[in-house]
Amino acid sequence: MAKWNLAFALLVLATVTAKYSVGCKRTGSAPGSDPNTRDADAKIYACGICGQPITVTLIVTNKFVEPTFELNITVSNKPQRELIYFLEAASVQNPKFRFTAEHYGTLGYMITKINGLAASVSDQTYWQFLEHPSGNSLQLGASTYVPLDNQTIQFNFTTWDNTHA
Ligand code: B12
Repeated sequence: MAKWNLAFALLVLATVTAKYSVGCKRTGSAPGSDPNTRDADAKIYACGICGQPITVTLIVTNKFVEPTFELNITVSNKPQRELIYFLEAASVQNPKFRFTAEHYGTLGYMITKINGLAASVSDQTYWQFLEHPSGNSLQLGASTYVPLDNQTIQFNFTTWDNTHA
């Protein structure tokens, strides 16, 4: 009898753990979502790599210096995790896409070059991350920002101004 009680207790514990211990809710905006209820189902899992499979589109644009270019890559069915992993997946998927990153301690990786076009302190240029189509500038870098399913992120080569903080 004691054996059955123990088995039942373990079953209840496993059910409760599975239901309530899988990470925290995140904020952000998904295309077309209702701002009042957005991301109700979005979760980031503590283990990172075991996030649910998501699809993220990357748009790379340089309209700032010649030769200008634009590239559009959709990465499908990859576990939800930090943006830099989608950049890696995109470069594996499409050899026309290449990037370079520099590590800055707790901030993680800064994307310093895409397809040969490098950020420059003297020219005050950098690769800016934008939510598409809103055009809102991301407030987190590639090592920290976790995209949502069906989100499009734009990487736009541009100059910085005094409004960045
Ligand atoms: C100036 C600045 C920039 C400048 C840096 C240019 C320069 N050479 O001065 C520019 C405009 C390029 C920039 C870009 C971005 N930035 Co910025 N930036 C800052 C700011 C205001 C000051 C940094 C600084 O000068 N520190 C003092 C120096 C002495 O220390 P440092 O370690 O040498 O600083 C370097 C790094 O901070 C690095 N850097 C700057 N921004 C970022 C962002 C990331 C993710 C990384 C890894 C490194 C990095 O450039 C600095 C100069 O070399 C900080 C806010 C703050 N108060 O710290 C935000 C800050 C670091 N940036 C931030 C963000 C989000 C970005 C962008 C992702 C914005 C975007 N949507 O594109 C991009 C980076 C995109 C990419 N390509 O990876 C966030 C990072 C948050 C996080 N945890 O990820 C911060 C904290 C602002 C915030 N939102 O709170 N940034």
